[in-house]
Amino acid sequence: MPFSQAKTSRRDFLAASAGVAVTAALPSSSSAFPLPHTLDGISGSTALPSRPQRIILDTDPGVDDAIAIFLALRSPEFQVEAVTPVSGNVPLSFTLPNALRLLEIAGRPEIPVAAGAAVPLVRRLVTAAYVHGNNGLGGVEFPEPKIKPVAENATDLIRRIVRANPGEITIVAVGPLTNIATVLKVDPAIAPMIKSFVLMGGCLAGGNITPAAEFNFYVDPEAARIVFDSGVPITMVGLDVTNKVLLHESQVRILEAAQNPVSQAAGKIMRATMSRIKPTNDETVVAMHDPLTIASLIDPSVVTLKDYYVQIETTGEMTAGMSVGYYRGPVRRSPPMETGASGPIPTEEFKPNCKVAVGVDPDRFFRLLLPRLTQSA
Ligand SMILES: [Ca+2]
Repeated sequence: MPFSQAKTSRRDFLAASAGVAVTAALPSSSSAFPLPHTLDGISGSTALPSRPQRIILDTDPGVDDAIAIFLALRSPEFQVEAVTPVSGNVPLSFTLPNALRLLEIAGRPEIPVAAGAAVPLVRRLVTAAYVHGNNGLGGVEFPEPKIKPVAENATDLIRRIVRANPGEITIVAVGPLTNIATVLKVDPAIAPMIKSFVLMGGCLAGGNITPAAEFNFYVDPEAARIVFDSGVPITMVGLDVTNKVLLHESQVRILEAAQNPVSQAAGKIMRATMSRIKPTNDETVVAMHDPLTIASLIDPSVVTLKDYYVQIETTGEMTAGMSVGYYRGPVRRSPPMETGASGPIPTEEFKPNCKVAVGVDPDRFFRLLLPRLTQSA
């Protein structure tokens, strides 16, 4: 990875890396930590909707993906229709068996898992093994999964489920958007049948893999562009908020202490992740990017949403994958070159295509997350 050769300190490097944030030790007065197992209000259980939300989880596990998958599988607010791994944090050859392992650990072998894209639409794959370990699960070795992927690929499975249930299916995508863009490319007429996309990705101000781009959109900018052009309602949960939900040492101990397979696995993965990235004397924390995205569907009050028009940069040599958000019009593109076509400089009427998470309540998030992972199944 290019960053590994940079002259920046390891701490700076890790702070800028996908999936991880490193802070100086928090003041002891920090109210969030350690957390009790149960708190009143929203803790383990939120009010159940009359019908669970039907979701397809598109993912690149991935240490925070693992926590997100566990949270989704342990939340009665969801009916998880399928899990569709994609290359991202690590190659598909790891994300696919990892997804199977995580479902097996959670005792949910009946959920179909379909292999997704091994490479981005038009680019070479960039991974983040420096954060997620070479195997994507922090280097923790879990047994080979007994359950197998279904015969269909992710594109076909997503299309079949959505077409059989028009308007019903929310696609929660917490990895690069290659699988989703492929669905839209292969079957453009499917867009109006998708209830919504809920995405972990992007940022309104800066990135983590480059100064401009967040990792998921950076890995496959063209795919992200297709998704934001699709007309499907989008919620973008990006670094603006996910970098503010930071798992601390005290919370890893809570996970490790609970005697159920999900919490034990989550504790091992987070312990290994923290050990890898541990910097000097500062406190190491792991940003809960993907779990926050799941939590925002369980309890919408965890985040604050605002209408934006978001578009994805695909041509910049230094900025590909950057998410550019307008909250008022007009939407302007860069000025045309003097030598190019003449005529008026194009602007577009401002029209939101996306709700962007701009605020977050980290305490509320952790009061939701931890009990769901630690309670007995
Ligand atoms: Ca992910």
